[in-house]
Amino acid sequence: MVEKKTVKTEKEFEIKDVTICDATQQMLEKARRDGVETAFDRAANMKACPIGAESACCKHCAMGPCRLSSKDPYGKVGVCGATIDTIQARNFARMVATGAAAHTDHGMAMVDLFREVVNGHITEYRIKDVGKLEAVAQSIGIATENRSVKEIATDLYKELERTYTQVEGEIPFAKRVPEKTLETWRKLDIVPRGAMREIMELMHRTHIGVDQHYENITKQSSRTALADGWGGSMVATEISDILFGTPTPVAVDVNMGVLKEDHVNVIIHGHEPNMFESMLVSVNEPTLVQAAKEAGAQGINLVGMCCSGAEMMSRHGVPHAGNFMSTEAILVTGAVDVMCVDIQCIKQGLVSVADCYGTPLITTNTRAHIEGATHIEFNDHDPQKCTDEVVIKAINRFKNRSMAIEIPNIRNTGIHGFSHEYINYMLGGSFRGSYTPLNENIINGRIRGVAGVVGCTNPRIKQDWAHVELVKELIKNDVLVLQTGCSQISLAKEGLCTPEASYLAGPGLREVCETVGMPPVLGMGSCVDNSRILIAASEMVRVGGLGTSIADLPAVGAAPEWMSEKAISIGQYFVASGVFTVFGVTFPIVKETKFHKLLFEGLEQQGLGKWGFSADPYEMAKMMIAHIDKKRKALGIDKARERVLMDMSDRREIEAA
Ligand code: XCC
Ligand code: SF4
Repeated sequence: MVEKKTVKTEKEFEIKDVTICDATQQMLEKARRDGVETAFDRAANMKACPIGAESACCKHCAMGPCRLSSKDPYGKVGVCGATIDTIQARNFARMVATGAAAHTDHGMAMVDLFREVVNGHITEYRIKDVGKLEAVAQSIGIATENRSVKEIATDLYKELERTYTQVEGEIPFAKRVPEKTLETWRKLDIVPRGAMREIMELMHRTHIGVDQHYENITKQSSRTALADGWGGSMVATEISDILFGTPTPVAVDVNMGVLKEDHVNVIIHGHEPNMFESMLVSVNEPTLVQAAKEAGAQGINLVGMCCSGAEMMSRHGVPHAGNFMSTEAILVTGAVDVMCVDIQCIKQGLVSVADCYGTPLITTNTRAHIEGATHIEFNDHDPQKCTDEVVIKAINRFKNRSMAIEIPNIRNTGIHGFSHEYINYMLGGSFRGSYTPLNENIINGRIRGVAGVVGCTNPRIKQDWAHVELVKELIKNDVLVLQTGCSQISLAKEGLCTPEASYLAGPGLREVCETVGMPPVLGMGSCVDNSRILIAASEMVRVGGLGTSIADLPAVGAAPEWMSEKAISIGQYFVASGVFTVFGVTFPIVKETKFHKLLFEGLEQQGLGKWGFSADPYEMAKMMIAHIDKKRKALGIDKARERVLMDMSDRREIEAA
C-alpha cells in the first residue's frame, strides 16, 4: 500500500519545467498524487547555498569555518590567512580527489577481480576477450607472442596494479599518451605515479597550512585527475572488456517502457559490472525463472539504470530504464520488484520512495550501505549467492503486488556500444581497421570536429534538456558527438542514437553517417568509459594529419548537466589532456579571481586544455564550435571545410535540378 506521506513541499513547481523526459514527467505527476517526495521537490525547496556554490568558504580547520565574500573576493582572508585563490583551489582539489578516488577504487576492484580470476581463485568469471587482453598487454609493452593466456594475464595484472600502488615512476598507461602530450606533462611534472599516492598527496596538500599556492595545488589536481582518466578509469574499462567482452553496436530499448507489468522487474543501478553480470546469470537460472512463473509472472525482466546500466547496455544489449534523475521516479510506477544497487550516484532518497511502493531496495557493496535499505553482501568468490537471493526477493514482491501499476509506455530503440575498437573497425573495415577515414573526413571538412558530451543530470536544470539541445546544435554543425553515462541516455530517449537521426546532422556529417550507416551520436558506455574517448583521441593523433598532441585536435568536451565530484575529476583530466571542456549548471568558482583565470585561460597557455562554463546549451555549443574552428585554423584545414560545403550544396542544387 502506498502510505500517504505528506510532502513538505512549500514550493510547487510545474512538472514540465523540471524535465523533458515524458516518462519522468508522468511519474512525477503520479508521485504528486501519491504524496511521494523526490529530489525534484527537495531541489525546489532547498536553495543552493550561495557561498558554497561559488566556493568562497573553507572548513578545513576549527579556526573557521571561514567565509569570504564572492562580491569582494580579495577583501578578506581566512583566519589562517588563506586567500580566496587558496580556498577555491583547495576546494576544487578535494572534489578532484574524491572523484578520482571513486573511479580508481572502482578500477582497483576490477584489478582485484581480474587477479583472482587469473589465479583461479574465482571461477564464476573468466577471460572472455583474449584479443583485447593481448591488445592491452601489447599497448604497454608486455610480450604476447607464443605465450599462454595465463602468462600474459599475470603480467598484465601485475603491471596494472602499479596504476594504483606505485610509489615512483609513471603509470603504465602513460605509454598510450601521444608523445607530445606526454612531453608537456613531463615538463609540468604532472605525469601520475600511483593513484593512491596522488590522491594521498592531494589530500595532504589541502590540509590547513600546507600548499597555499593555487597554481601548485592545481598542478597536483591535474596529476591526480590524470591518474583517474589514464589510470583508474582506463583500467576499469579495459579489465571489464577483457573479462566481460568488448562492446560492439547493439540495438537496445531505453526508457521506462522497458519495464513489463507481467514480469518480475529487476533494476540494477550503480557502477561496477560484476554484480550486474552475475545478476544476468541469476535471472536466467531455470529454477528462478520457474519460480517467477509459479508466482504468476511471464518471466524475469532485467534492466539497468545510470552507469552500470549504460555499461551492460553497451556490452550485452540489456535494456536501460533511465538516467540519474529518473531513479526515484521509476519506483513510482509500482512495477519495480527490486532495485539492487552497488556504488556511486545512489540517492539516499530512494529508501523512502521504495518504501512507499513496497519495493525492496538492496545494497550489495561493502563500501555502500544505506540506512533503511536491506544489505545483501555481494562477494566475487560466490557471486550468485547474493544475486539469487535478490531475485527471490523480487519474485516475492511480485507475488504480493497489491497496488495499481502505471508504466509509461515509452521505449526508444537506439544503437549503443561504440567501443574504440569498433569505431576503428567500422571506419576501416576488418582488414584495414583504422582511424584514417575519420581523420580524412575531419581534414576534408565533412566532419568539423569531435565532441565528447558526457555526465550527469541534475535537478538544478531541466533534466535532459541541456544535453539534447547541445548535442543537436553540435551535430547540426557537423560535429561528431561521442557520449557516455547519463548524457548518453538523455540522447537515446530523444532518438538520436539511431542512424536515422543523421537527418538532424549538417550536410557533411550526414554524408559520413549515411555512408558508414552510423548514428551522428556514438554511445560509448559508462563514465569510466570516458577513457575510450581518450584512447580515440590518442589514436587520432597517432594516425596523423591533425597535429602532434591531443591539444592540437579539433576536439572538445562538455558536461552540461553535471552534478558529481567524479564529473569534476573527469573535467580536469580532459583539460589536462589538452581538451577544451565546458561545464553547465554551475561552476564552483568566484569569477574575477586568479584561480578562475588559471582554469579558464592559464592552463591552455601551459599547453594543456582549459575550462569553460555556460548554463545555456546554445551558448555552450557556440563556444565549443568556435574552439573547434580555432584548432582547424591552427592546423591549416579551415579552408578545406569551406570548399567541401560549397561542393556539397552545389551538388545538391545539381541533384535538385
Ligand atoms: Fe552518476 Fe555514472 Fe553522473 Fe550519471 S553520469 S549521475 S556520475 S551515473 Ni557518470
Ligand atoms: Fe579558515 Fe584557514 Fe581554517 Fe580554512 S584553513 S577554515 S581558511 S582558518
